[in-house]
Amino acid sequence: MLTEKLEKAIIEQIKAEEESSRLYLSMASWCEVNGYAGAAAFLFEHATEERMHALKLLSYVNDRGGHARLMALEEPASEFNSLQEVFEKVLKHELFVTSLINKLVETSMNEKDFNTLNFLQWYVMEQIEEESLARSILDKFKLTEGEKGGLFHIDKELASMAAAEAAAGEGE
Ligand code: OFO
Repeated sequence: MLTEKLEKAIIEQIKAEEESSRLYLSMASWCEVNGYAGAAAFLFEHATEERMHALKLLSYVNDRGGHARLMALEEPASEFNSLQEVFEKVLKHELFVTSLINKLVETSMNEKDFNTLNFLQWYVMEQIEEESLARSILDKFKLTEGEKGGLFHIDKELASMAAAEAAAGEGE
């Protein structure tokens, strides 16, 4: 059984994951109306992944005898100055989520809940992957800086990354 403190902390993390999902959905929508179809596909896919992160936490709370009550969500940003700015914000957001996961790990340690500690390892690893993915996308902007058609190539690459992610997701 989860302690009340830990249940509350995980419910707050569900909110954070839902907000991540909606932020990426909002970014995908911006990309779509600005002609970046590949980036839009990538971010739609990423939004779905974040929703899965929230669902996994929700099931965990309920499986451990708690009740995952949902909280109100913040309105996500919907205007961006450039495609590069979108991905700078993705990285900034993932760094923020990493700090939240670390805090959650700390709370489970303080509560001596080793099951939750074990469960959260998946999120710790996931954050390493997601930060590294966001950094690798930002590197592409640096590499193609000033190059004619640079954004076109990045968008195309994001489209193939989205297709690969979707295919991997189907196999899960
Ligand atoms: Fe990318 O944040 Fe979920 O865990």
